[in-house]
Amino acid sequence: MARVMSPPEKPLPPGQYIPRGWPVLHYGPVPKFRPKDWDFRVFGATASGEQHRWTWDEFEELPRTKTVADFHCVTKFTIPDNEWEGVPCSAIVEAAPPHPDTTHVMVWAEYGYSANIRMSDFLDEGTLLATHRDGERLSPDHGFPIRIVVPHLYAWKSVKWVRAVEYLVQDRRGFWEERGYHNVADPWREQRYSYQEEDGESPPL
Ligand SMILES: Nc1nc2c(c(=O)[nH]1)N[C@H]1C(S)=C(S)[C@@H](COP(=O)(O)O)O[C@H]1N2
Ligand SMILES: [Mo]
Repeated sequence: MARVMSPPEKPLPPGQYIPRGWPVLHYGPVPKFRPKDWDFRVFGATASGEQHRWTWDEFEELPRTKTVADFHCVTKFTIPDNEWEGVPCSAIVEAAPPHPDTTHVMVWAEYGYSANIRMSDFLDEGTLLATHRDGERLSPDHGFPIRIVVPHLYAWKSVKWVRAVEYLVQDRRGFWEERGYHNVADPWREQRYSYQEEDGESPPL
């Protein structure tokens, strides 16, 4: 007897489930976008010692890419198969070369939210400064005008309303990393909390 087979389900990281819809989750208010006042800056350990700055019009001229990835929140929801579109972070590093001692970056948002990632996470081919998801401009709730997407790490690292990237020659904890969350945040290794950190996974005290 014929039987309709459903497609095999791809594995999710441990403890994750797929909810209905796309939850909105953040700390604090949603910022207003004022294109005339907005800029995107790269500062800290740049090769030249100078900061780099893009206005909104200049940012819109940067090279673009698309990538499809799942999005894993530490509160255990996973949003599968998002098509993200935006500026690959490798293009930012090309335009704003880091000092050779740079090991990590701090991604800064409006109102001081931040998250630290390794330079290798920033340069990963899946990592981008997204302006669109599934062909639509991000909504204000989800990070308009730009959010970083670091799909291979828990989503608190995918900072919404990004305004700056700071190059670091020594790792430093960001907003949630200072409040008990894991410094690295690999969902496949279920790195949720800071007490799980092993040697070499956290900044020096
Ligand atoms: N600026 C900023 N970005 C943020 C947050 C935040 O509080 N402020 N929360 C993070 C967390 S914990 C998650 S799970 C995702 C949620 O993204 P979403 O609201 O688009 O689902 O945004 C991340 N980016
Ligand atoms: Mo989250």
